[in-house]
Amino acid sequence: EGKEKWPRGEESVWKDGLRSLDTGVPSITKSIVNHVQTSLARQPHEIDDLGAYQAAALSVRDNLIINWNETQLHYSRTAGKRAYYLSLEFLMGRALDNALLNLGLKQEYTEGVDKLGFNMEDLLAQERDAGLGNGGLGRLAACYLDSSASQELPVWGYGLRYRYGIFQQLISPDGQQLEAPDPWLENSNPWELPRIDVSYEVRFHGFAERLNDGSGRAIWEGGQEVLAVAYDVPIPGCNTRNTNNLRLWESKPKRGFDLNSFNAGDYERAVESSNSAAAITSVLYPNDHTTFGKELRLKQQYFWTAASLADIMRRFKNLGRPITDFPQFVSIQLNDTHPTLAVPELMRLLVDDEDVPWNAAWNIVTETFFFTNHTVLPRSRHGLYPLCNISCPGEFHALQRYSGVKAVISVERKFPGDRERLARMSLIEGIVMLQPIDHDSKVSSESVPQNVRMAHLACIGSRKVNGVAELHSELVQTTILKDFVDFYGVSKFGNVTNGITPRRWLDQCNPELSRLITMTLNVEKSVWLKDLTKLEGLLDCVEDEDFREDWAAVKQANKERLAHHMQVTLGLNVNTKAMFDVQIKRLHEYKRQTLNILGVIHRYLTLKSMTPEERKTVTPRNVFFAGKAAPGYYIAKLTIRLIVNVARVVNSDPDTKDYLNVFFLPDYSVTLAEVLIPASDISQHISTAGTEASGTSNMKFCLNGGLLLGTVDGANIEIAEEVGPSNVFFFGHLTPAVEDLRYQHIYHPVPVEQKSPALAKVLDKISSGLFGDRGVYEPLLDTIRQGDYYLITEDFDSYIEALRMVDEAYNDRTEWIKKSIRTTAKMGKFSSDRAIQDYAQEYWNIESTKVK
Ligand code: NBG
Repeated sequence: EGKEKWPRGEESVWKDGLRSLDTGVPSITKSIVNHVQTSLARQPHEIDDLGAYQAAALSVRDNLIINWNETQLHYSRTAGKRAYYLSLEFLMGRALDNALLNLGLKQEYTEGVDKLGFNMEDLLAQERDAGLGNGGLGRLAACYLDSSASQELPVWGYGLRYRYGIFQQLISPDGQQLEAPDPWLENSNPWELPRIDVSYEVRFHGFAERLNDGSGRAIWEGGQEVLAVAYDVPIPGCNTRNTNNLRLWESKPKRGFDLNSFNAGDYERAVESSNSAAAITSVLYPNDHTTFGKELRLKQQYFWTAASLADIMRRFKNLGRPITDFPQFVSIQLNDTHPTLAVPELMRLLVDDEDVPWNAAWNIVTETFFFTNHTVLPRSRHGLYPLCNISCPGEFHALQRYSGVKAVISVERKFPGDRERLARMSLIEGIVMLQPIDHDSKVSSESVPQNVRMAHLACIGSRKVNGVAELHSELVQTTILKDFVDFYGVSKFGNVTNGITPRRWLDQCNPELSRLITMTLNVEKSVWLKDLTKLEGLLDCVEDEDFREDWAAVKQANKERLAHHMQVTLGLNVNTKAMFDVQIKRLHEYKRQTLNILGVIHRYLTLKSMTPEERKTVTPRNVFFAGKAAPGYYIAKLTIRLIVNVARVVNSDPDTKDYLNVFFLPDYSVTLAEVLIPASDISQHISTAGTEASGTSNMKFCLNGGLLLGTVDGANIEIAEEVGPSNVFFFGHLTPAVEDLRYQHIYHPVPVEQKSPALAKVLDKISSGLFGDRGVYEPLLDTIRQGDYYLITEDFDSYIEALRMVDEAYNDRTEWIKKSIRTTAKMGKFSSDRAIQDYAQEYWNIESTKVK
């Protein structure tokens, strides 16, 4: 590395003013007080918890920024290959505690704020969650950012800066979910840096005109231009200076507003276009798994991919390399089908702006992108978009040309005359394109609605395609992308089993367990946090009774912490001597919260049929639910209503309330998960086999010593492989049986009473009005009585048996604690550090590079 040139003035004066973590660090208290006085412009005597949180956050942020700057400089100087993670969701949660722990400054800051008269826990509680995601997919992206920084990998995230994150969930007294907006930026957000110097113009609509110079280039003009402005969120790594970047785009009008209309008194018209520009990043779509056919959503996708690619292209060009080197310096991961428009957009940039010939451009594209599929559910996987709604003709102009000509020709060549295959593989649903078309011919025929199959486009535009757990990746290859496996060969398809960051999901959410583990393994905390397989060392202590008691005491304390939280926030009394049984995730029929609540009702009816003496032999159980339903998902909302009303009846029944309690905690979030997960004895992951791509909360519970009750699905299978079959509770039909069973339910239905008398009784009790609202639940019950797509009838009896086995196992306290320790000990595989290294080595071909 050569000596840096100082652009202006005297070098020594500049250097004197620059701070680094090694030299001239102002004391923590000084830095906080300084922020109170200057950044916040407040007086020490009137500062409250919120102000103190803000000042502490700004002070921590100073450290992050210094590291961030050094990291970016380091990456530029080393000029190596970088990877970019494009995700429409990043479910980050809170940042302060995470930053303190990753920087190793928690202790110092806790003491510092204490000297200033504040309590760290209270300050942490002031922070609003960054809820820029719906569920597993968004949280996975957040875990991968943490791991990339911790593994010192040059990875940036690109997403959108939604003004409103995932809605706040309220539950009405009769159990209905209500949605309120989440204005998370209201108190200003100390964790982002607005980059007014980094912005791009993104065009919508308009027209594309082909140049007559034989180059195939087109000029795209007219329409609406919107400004994409960057906001950077520093992502600290654990025990390293490497601090990566999450760049979020905000949409802004290119020109303020139309002054002429304004002067003519037409205010509405004057602000119209500026409002429509700002609307693009105003809200996160609150649907998990589905959101298609919405024009604004498509606009979000194009806005985001266009701005991100422009930024990536600019950075690449700074290297001064020929454009054909692009894939040697850039890998781009497409997180599900949401960023698929990046494929035609990169084509457009290469062909129209960089003058690269078509075939060469396509080679660059297919060397650059990688695509992860996150679901095989039939109604969610494609991300269909009606062609008529496409907002960006330049894009689909390109897309049509490619799909129409190149893809069809090559499929035809390989499978001559196989029209059905062509139809199945087509990028545009509803038409078979046998005739190569050029850009002038219309793809659409007027009668058939035509949709773009985003998953197919992402697949053909990518170098590799992966699923998120072994079973899921297998299903991707044998079902939804089978034709593409036939076409490309299997080597294009792979698996990267999901992971979770042990920083947030153990060290941060369960500090007592973290301390016990560090003491027991007798290494620095960061050693096992960055090599999670080290947890296996705990196996040596399973037979040590003192250790087991310490282990159990931590679990008990976490149960009490949850009970305290519920007392304070909801006014509920929770029996901490009971077993804690938790199911927390998005409400969805395939995840079968319904099965769980039906099981609860079965337990309730069984308790009611016992004598008081018999009941005394029963293990008391608390069943916790939390999760949001998509606002338009009627059946999922009805499930919430049933849970809340079952809770109301069961918890107030004097016969049963000492043995069974049910809780629905409103407004599930990352922060709530951090309190719930460490308190769980058992957690439920009970999707119909073959429907849950991976699941990641299963890993979080197990990492915190909670046992798993689940179906043979997603990552449950790999968890069981690691911890051994005797430490998990499995039930239900297996994936290969599911299709036939569904077929039977449709064509040879058998009444519920015959399949499962126990379930029939439960359904009848609900119908009879035992939980109030007689008649209200019929549409939910009908999904089981008719069709039963998610096979509740088929799995109910084995589910009840599995619950009984859980009770039995729990009663052997010593054995249970051993199972708990063994489970945690074998979670090494599920660190997102392992997953991100898989991507880095097998997919992106990037290397770790440490900031000194
Ligand atoms: C979800 C799957 C989960 C998986 C996460 C992360 C979507 C589309 N899919 O099983 O349902 O754990 O992705 O991969 O949100």
